[in-house]
Amino acid sequence: MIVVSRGLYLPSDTIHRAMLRYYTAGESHGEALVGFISGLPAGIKVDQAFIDRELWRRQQGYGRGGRMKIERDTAHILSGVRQGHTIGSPVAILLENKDWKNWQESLPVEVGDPAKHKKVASPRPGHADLAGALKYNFPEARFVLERASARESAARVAIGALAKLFLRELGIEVLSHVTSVGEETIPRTEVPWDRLRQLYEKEEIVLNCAEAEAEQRMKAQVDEVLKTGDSLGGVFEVVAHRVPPGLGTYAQWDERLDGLLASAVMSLQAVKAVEIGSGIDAAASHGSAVHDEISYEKAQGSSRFTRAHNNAGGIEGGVSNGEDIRIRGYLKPISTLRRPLGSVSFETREPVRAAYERSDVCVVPAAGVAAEAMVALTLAQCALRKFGGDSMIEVKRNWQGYLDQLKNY
Ligand code: EPS
Repeated sequence: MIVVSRGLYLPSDTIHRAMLRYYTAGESHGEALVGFISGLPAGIKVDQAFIDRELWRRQQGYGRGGRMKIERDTAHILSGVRQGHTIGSPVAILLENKDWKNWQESLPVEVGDPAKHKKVASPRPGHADLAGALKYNFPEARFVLERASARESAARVAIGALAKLFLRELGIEVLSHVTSVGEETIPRTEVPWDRLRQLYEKEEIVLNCAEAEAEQRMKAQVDEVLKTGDSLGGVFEVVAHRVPPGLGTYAQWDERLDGLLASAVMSLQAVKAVEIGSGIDAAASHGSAVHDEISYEKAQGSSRFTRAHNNAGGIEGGVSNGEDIRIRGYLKPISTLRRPLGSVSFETREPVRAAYERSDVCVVPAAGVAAEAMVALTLAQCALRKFGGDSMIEVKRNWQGYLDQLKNY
């Protein structure tokens, strides 16, 4: 469906997303980040400690740089939550950048003193620096990296935590784990939900890997790369648990759940590929080995369709099928290298090394947490589309009606 609104053509997807909209603002070394979400129903219980723990989880992981010693992200809720619950109004959340005090003269809002403005003299290969400077016609890349930085994902985690609290009221949970760092990888077997819950409960996050030995090998890889001034990528998997069948639809291309989730996860900094279920291996396998055979379990009051395995990653034909949703993000290595690659000076166009200030070496666990937020936000959009209401009581009534329909199917 295409509709015309004030002269703009909006695809149908834009309309359905419009029920739950979210944005972020803020520069990496500016005063603060802001997350903004509009369209959450009234009556969601807001657990501030939960939101802050999500922010803490995103800051963890072996291989983070010096910046994480400066920041301790906490969500300062400005609007839309009163007396412990959402009130149906837009929610704005502010996350202070503690590092701002060191940047006030280099990145002032007013003109300031140009001699104190810190320039990024040569673009980093793999970063947004060059493409961004060309696009916005900046003489150097400072403003580009300030916004392109993965620090922005902290604001997504804050509003994603609200989406998680909404989903939690429907029994849906979203967690992640790391399946590879550099060349170290765990076997492709499904990590059980209980194991993911154990990882979530841990007070010390190393690489958020479900296998302790593999995690040690991953840590050794990070150490190796630290010594050589290089960086590492890897793979995280996000799992959404107890998603009912029926979110998303095959009926229109831009309403397919797999497409929506892939776009949400791909939008995270440094993600270069997304896989649903065992999509990559499936391309080289036979259909008989890939597709998840269907059975039916008859039991008093809880009969249900079951699957032999979940290669589809919980989505068939763009619709959730009731199995856990499994989606993987493939991260390229961080593009800021202590031993920088070849580049060109913005000013002279002469060959120089790429700029280096300070950076992380490996952020795979943190990216997994940010991806949980994106998956939760997408599932919340789809759930509101199907069960939408202005209050949680209304949403839960619609939700329960649908669950009864499934039970009686
Ligand atoms: C980032 C560079 C580093 C990271 C930052 C992302 O920041 P700085 O340049 O201040 O050392 O730590 O990530 C975060 C601050 C964060 O919260 O994730 C980059 O250039 O993308």
